[in-house]
Amino acid sequence: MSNTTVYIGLGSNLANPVEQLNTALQSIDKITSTKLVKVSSFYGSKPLGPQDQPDFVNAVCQIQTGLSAFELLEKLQKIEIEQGRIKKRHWGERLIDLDILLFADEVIHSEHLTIPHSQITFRDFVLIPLAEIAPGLVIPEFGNIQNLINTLDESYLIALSH
Ligand code: ROI
Repeated sequence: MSNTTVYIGLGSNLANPVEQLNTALQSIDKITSTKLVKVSSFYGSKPLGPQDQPDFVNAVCQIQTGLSAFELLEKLQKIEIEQGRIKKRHWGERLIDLDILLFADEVIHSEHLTIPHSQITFRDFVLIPLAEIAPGLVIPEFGNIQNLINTLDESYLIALSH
């Protein structure tokens, strides 16, 4: 089994977001050929997008997997659907959102999958938890994570307990 280090971003702002993230983490650990290695703190974050929605809870986890990026995407989408992926509107509230941020140092630009995740560079709720569990990370196409954090305008993240 090849073992690839992968980072996944988690976000929720409905129906007890902390519980939604914990449930998703348990499901991720159960994916075939996959092991949950690290989980960042959970962070409360102001919504990016329409402001008339609840604050989000965001986190990042690191896994080791023998799956390909596309196989993993399928498994994550299945977890989102099983957990109840309700997407009410564009950039609106959601029960659980799971994004592959990085897949080793692979660069993928396909119709259904962009890795590194296209929004990675300017989202505090991705960069800060990611740096917490992977300090010094170099992101393909974007460079050192600390430099990216230094270019963020401002950040309103609040670390929560799990
Ligand atoms: N805003 C925050 N703070 N966290 C998210 O995970 C998140 N996800 C989204 C949109 C609606 C764009 N805004 C978000 O998909």
